[in-house]
Amino acid sequence: MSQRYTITAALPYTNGPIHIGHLAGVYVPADIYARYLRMQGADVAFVCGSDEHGVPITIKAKKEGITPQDVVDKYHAIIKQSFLDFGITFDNYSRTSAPIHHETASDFFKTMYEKGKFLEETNAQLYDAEANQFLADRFVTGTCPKCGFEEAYGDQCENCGTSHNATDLINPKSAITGAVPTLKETKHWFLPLDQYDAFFKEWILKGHKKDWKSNVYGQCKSWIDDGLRPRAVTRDLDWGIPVPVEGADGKVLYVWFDAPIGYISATKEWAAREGKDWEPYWKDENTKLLHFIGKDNIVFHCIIFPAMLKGHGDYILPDNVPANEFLNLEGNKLSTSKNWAVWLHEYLEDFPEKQDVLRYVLTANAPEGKDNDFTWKDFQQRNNSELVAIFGNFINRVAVLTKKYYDGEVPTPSMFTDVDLKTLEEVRAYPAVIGSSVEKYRFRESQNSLMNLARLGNKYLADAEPWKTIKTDEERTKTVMYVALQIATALSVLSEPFLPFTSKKLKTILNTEILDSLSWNDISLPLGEMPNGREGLLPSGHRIIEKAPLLFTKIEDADIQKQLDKLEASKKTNEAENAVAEPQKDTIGFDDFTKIDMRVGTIIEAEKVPKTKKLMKLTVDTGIDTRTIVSGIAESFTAEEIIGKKVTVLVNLAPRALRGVESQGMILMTEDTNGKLVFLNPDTDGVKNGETIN
Ligand code: B3M
Ligand code: ZN
Repeated sequence: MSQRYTITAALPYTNGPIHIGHLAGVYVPADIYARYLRMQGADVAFVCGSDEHGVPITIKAKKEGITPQDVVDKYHAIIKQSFLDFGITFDNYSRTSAPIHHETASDFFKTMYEKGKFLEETNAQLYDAEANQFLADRFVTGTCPKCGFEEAYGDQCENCGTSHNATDLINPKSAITGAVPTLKETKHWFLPLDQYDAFFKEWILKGHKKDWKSNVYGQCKSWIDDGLRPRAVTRDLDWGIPVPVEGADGKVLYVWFDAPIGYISATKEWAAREGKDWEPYWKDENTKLLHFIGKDNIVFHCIIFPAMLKGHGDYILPDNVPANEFLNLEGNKLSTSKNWAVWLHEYLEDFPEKQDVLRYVLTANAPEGKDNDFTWKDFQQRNNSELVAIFGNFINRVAVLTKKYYDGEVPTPSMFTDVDLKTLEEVRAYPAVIGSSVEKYRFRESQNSLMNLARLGNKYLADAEPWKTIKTDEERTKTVMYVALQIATALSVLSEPFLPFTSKKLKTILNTEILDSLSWNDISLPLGEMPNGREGLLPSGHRIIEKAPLLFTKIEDADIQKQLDKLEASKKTNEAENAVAEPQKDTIGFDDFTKIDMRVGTIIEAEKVPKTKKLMKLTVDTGIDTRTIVSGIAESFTAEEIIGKKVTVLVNLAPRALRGVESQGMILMTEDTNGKLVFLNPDTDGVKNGETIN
């Protein structure tokens, strides 16, 4: 029997689309791992789904003036499609609003409840009297009692990762109204984590969990050492899964209680569809359960969910929780609310057919041991000088020369030299080299090894110079090209977990789809010992395709500039949205105001002042006279679009000369969020020129 794995990837909150931070931290490594295991012949259930409950969804709905259901429907569709287009091979992508999930989560709670695994307590919780609502989770922020971070949420501090009760926050503030919360009594069910103290000490600290990544183990140890305390697993909210016991009206399950059960529901849904039994994937001790997550989810996957699984009693516990650190973008923290992100669905629109480039760059820069930065320059550089210049170049040479010398037919080798034999032996070592890094969750290292195989191919060809020997030694050239074609074939197989689209394209170029497919470990076999008596990874006499497409293409400066401009624009919008209005100027008397003479006027002529960037010379009908006004608006408007425009004119401003033109007044303007000037113009046609403004 092959080893069974249940691989979960954090369920994304459905309050926005997927961005590169999610991909680098969770989905790309999880997908590499799942693809690798499948190629090894393992029995894999790789599950995920949308996390559709919880306060983030409610907040988003309030902000947009729509219902939480509208929010989750919109983003579930976008997220699901973008994962599919990006080649993330979930066996099932479910959602926590699915009936099967509501049922599974309800049953889970009921079982624990009936076994007496919760404490039922009525005590004071934070309450916003103005909003008429209890404040939990993201509805309340305050200072973290552990690390002093001032923006901690009611259930968790994203700075130090600890989970706490909302009442532990110092200086709490309602995120709904900004009010200081009051206290109000309410009943809730608590998971008594303190009762699991001995279990966690045994399982994590003394158990084999020392092989967990040091960031994960370290966080767990510090929480256990600090002493675990009971956590409420229900909430007074109207969005979520109703608490399935008597006397719990108006209460729902805490989102972090229901969401991880979503992994189980997703597995059930998949198994039902495939005609399989879901239970061994969650209940058989021999199954390896792995959770791929970002570092802010560690406490939930290493402490709270295991306590739930243990308390329920029927389930296995995670074998490993390979959590990653965070990815930044151009030096700043990624943020959904601030629109500081590269959104997956937009990337796929801007770079269709370039899924693998993003996968490659995110893995090359994966935030495995520490936070890391994504920059568009680095993206371009890695594409152009690694994927194009190394991998792509090697394959292109092999395809072009095979076509040119042998009309696309794999030649028959004659004598292998020591270099050939050594090269082939090196190739055979790659499945183990790459695989052992993958198994240690060192994806950067493993992908780098894959690139070393491409480098090996390039160097082999550069040293053997078939383009020279073709004129002097036909037999030698045949052997060299045969060896190069074997390396290309190895690349087509071993690149699959990392660069699945490339792998497929390369298999098409080599035309291996008509042959039996090779497994990961077949690449380690000596040429003479291939499965089904196949002679070599790519047998002599086999034909590759007629006209090979390029595997990778260069990314131009203009494409990168477009992305940088997009980020710059979103930074500006964001600054404008958060901009605080300038403070009011000193008070003036009514007499001062009456000194100002403003009139409605019409621009009748406009021309740019030569040799200036900003200045425009306007002829304005003020109703009193027709006069010249010089205005700094040339960057925002063309002359044509403003001729005939009604404007507000300050007419009694002392004249002054601007670039030699006398300006007799001022047109009143303001600025929009993008910094573009806007006229303060009377919007009724009925107002005639010369009308005073007061
Ligand atoms: N939705 C948190 C997040 O997106 C959460 C993960 C749930 S995994 C069960 O950061
Ligand atoms: Zn903290």
